[in-house]
Amino acid sequence: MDRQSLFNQAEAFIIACYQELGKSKLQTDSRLQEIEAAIASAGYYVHTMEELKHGARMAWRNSNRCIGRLFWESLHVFDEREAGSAAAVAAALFRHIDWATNGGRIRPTITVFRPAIDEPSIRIWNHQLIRYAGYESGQEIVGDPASVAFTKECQRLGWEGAGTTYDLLPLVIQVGSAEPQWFQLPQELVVEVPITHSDLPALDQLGLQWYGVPIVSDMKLEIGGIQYTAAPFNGWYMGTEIGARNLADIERYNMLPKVAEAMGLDTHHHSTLWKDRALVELNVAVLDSYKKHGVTIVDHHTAASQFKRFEEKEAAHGREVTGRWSWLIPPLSPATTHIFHSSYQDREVSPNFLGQASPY
Ligand code: HEM
Ligand code: NRG
Repeated sequence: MDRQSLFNQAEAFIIACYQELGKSKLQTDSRLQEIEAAIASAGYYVHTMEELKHGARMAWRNSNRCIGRLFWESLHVFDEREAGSAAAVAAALFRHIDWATNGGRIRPTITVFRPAIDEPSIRIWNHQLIRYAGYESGQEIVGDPASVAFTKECQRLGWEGAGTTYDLLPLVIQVGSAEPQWFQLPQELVVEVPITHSDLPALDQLGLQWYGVPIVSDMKLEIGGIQYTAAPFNGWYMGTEIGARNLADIERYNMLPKVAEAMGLDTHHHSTLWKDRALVELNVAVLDSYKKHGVTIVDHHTAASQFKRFEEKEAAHGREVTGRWSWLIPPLSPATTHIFHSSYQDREVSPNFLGQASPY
């Protein structure tokens, strides 16, 4: 990026950020002068801790596909810009998992590593810090089909999984253009939840489970023109992500036929709505199981009302809520939420989380 456009983006961010933080015109102007001088001499500028923290929170607030944005001000920010080796990054990620999991009382958290500037940039190859492996064996896939390509990369780097349906993948971290390094996740850091249903003992027999904390690690965080290529973040799950997608999609764990069988449903005709009935009970089981295990989770009706409060709060602050309707509606009973009956502008506002090219 050329220096002028970096300064323009920095300026827009600093003005918005400092205004929200209640800073004076004098403070804003003197910071802008400092940034202008830094960009003129070095070609980049360095965020203060305060800017990084509020910038990351603004990025969550601007995440068009996220229904969980009511809590944007509570995001906990770890500054790990000093971490320079793959081992230091892995150690910071272990601390993130431990802090965010918090024994099941999940804390929304982000860890920010150094941005892509002149030093070698940092990439986490995992889609999420915690995820299950997927193995292709002939026609069959064991584990999570969404992980097949990444699992192959892990194996190429020398990692070997046990080959079960729910193998934890290792962290894969790359610094600069060096070959990435992998690190096994300590099992004791990972909370997992067996999925059971209080009225359907046959469902318990399916041996379903999921992990407690979704920590997205493949997006970049952009604040004021600075690109943080490694900035993994987490909140907690909305139940449908697991019960209506991860365990249900035909392209994922594809469990609806088995759940329907456990419920004794007639699966020969679409018109019995066996898929819909199985979906509802699977989602009840997911929510109940997380609750029983003391792991934070939110149902889609509660999440939608929280999003409504977010919309009201933003309006009160004179900010427009941007959103992508097709992602904001829950995949189960969407028309029971107000979101289905609303429309949103899908404009990209900065700071934000952005997709980036896969490193493999
Ligand atoms: C997407 C819920 C916290 C940023 C989503 C999605 C859901 C969701 C349901 C759609 C996912 C999908 O369909 O695959 C929640 C809940 C949270 C939470 C319940 C609880 C606190 C956060 C936090 C951040 C965040 C802390 C960032 C700091 C995003 C982003 C996406 C997203 C960037 C889009 C991901 C993508 O494009 O793949 N969220 N979220 N969310 N959320 Fe949140
Ligand atoms: N659907 C994905 C996770 C995407 C992000 N969801 C969240 N994010 N809840 C899945 O694993 O099902 N968050 O930061 O809490």
